[in-house]
Amino acid sequence: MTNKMKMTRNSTGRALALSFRFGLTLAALSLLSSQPLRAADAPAAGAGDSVQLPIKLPAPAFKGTPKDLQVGPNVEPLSDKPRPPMMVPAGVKTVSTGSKVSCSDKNVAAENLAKVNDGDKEASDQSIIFLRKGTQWVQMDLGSPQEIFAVAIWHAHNMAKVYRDVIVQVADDADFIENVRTVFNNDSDNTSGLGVGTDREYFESYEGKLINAKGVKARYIRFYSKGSTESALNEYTELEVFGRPAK
Ligand SMILES: [Ca+2]
Ligand SMILES: [Ca+2]
Repeated sequence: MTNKMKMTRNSTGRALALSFRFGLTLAALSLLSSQPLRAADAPAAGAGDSVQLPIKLPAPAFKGTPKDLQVGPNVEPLSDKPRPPMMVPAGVKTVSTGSKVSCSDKNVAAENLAKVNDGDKEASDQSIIFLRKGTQWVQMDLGSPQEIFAVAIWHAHNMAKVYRDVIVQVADDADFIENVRTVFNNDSDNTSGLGVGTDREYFESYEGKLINAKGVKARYIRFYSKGSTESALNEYTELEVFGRPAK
């Protein structure tokens, strides 16, 4: 473990108990108000106006997966082929660059937090920020309601690892009480308390995790995680939201 990680853990220890209780209350509230995103919510896009999602990928940092990694049956195997393009309506672009970012770990400095939407998706150490252990989240305020078609997550692709309890929710308010909808949830045993997720776990890779958000309309988006197969800490490199202003 690096010195930086040790310092983060020591300085956050005392606040943890209090925050945990607060977190449980929030989780309970979210559980009451959250509805899974249904395919029926997706707008019917005209066949003629679809284009490939304009997603820029960083350089790959590793190849293959270690044989001794214990990941369980719910993990998608890592493909050795490039991901097929996602089709979205013409005009959909990155709407998260420069968005106001907040997170559940108050010890993360604002200048570090700004790294999650600075466009740098590389696997190098200085591109990754750390949030303390446990279920943590990073949230973006997109400034105004957006029609969100895709979401991409790079926790850390410096080695093959699987992140736990990856959950993406959107809401109409910053406190995630109003009109909370779940876009992705692979917490199959509900250890993060936001409901049982039916999405699969996956290996981190340079391609990031690309999620079809089906045109869901929201101003606020929150990304949860609960450590990985490598560490109890939560790493974030880049979070990208693709959309267009909601009408
Ligand atoms: Ca970044
Ligand atoms: Ca879990």
